[in-house]
Amino acid sequence: NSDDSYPIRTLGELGSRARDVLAANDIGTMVTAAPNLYPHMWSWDAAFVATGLSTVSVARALQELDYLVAAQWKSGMIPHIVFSDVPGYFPDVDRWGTRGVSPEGVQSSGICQPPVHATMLRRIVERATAAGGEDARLAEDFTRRTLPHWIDWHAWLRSARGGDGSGLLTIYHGWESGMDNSPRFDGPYSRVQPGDMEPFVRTDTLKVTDHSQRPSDEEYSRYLWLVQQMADVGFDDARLPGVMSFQVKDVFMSAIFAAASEDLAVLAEQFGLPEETPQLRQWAREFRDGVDATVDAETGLARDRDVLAGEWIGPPTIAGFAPLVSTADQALLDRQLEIFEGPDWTGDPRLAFPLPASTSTTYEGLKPRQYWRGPVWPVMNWYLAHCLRRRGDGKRYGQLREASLAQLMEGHFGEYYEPFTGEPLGSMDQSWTAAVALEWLA
Ligand code: 9YW
Repeated sequence: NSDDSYPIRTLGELGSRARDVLAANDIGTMVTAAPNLYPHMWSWDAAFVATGLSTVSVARALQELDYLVAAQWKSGMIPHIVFSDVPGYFPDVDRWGTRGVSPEGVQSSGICQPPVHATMLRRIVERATAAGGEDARLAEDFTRRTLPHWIDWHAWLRSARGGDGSGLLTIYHGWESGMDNSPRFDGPYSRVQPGDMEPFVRTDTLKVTDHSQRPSDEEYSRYLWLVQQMADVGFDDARLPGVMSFQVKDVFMSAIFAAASEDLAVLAEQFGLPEETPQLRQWAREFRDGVDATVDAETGLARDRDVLAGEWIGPPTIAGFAPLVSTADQALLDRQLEIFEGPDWTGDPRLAFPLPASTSTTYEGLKPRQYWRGPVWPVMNWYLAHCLRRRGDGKRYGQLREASLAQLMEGHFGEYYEPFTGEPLGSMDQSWTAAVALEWLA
């Protein structure tokens, strides 16, 4: 009786239900991002899913990362989607036009996503090392074997997307940020004028039947236009700056890159590539400084930059907390934490749970049910908490853990949640939501 299944009553049951979700979404080669809406592997989802899986099986966790690494392009880019053979998602590999550019036998998209992989690999390695035995051996072998690939990935990001000395990575599509329709991108998208385009039929709105929880058709036509602009130049990194009508310095992705470069340096030191660590640490510093330099003195939030318009981007979104991920400046950290816990964010008394929404809950453009325009994303809660714990802030980690577990007990493992009511939205049984539930419980 499904009515008996919700809400979940004990943390033990939450854990076993989360494991069931990952098992059900596992199609053998990959754990798909969600059972119905997203039947493929997404790059940053795979990293979070892997760390969740490692609480169950280190071997299965590493297999997930292995599958992603096998899709790495010759350039070093790790694509944002690795397609399974399950039909029904749009844009599919044909629409992407990546055949012949992606590696032989791999079906992938032609853009990237935030580089959380090294950070999650480090977490898995720590877990496996603590367990010892076979797990430790597997994690060590895997890391030694794949380190050059993760380093190539970071080298590609630095050279193809961040070689201008700004300490910030450029994205050519909002999808690359992982926060597709965040109001961060409204300005840049307003200047994207779709030209002649093959017609298309969306499939996401067939699955999330309340369309108001998804991006609009107008947003989608711009998303597809950018795909076409890239495909027209064969996804050639050198030509993208000359043709793309969307170019944003993504502050949150840059902070993730800084933190992950430091984590990669630790892994390189430990697993046989110490000569790589000075370069990796140099990138970590460069991007940490780049992120710090974007902070608006008035609001205290970090900002993206619209490259083509030459403007800072204003809306108060969760990306404004990029320094929580990467900064080494204690005063900046303190100020960010004060804002994070203040009335515009987790201290808003109207919230169902004290968790950060994807935009400030006092922002005039807040859309509490629409995707990256307001809902709370469980994966973000855990990632930010993980960054704080890494800094030694066990207290705040504990507070976010308590609020997150309380949120997840409703039991649907939603993709995102309405901030004031706690209603699960988007896709249910979302893999990375289940994965972070397992991390909170570990
Ligand atoms: C889409 C899979 C992906 C995430 C993104 C999220 C969403 C895909 O789902 O994008 O088609 O809208 O925005 O961050 O990786 O979970």
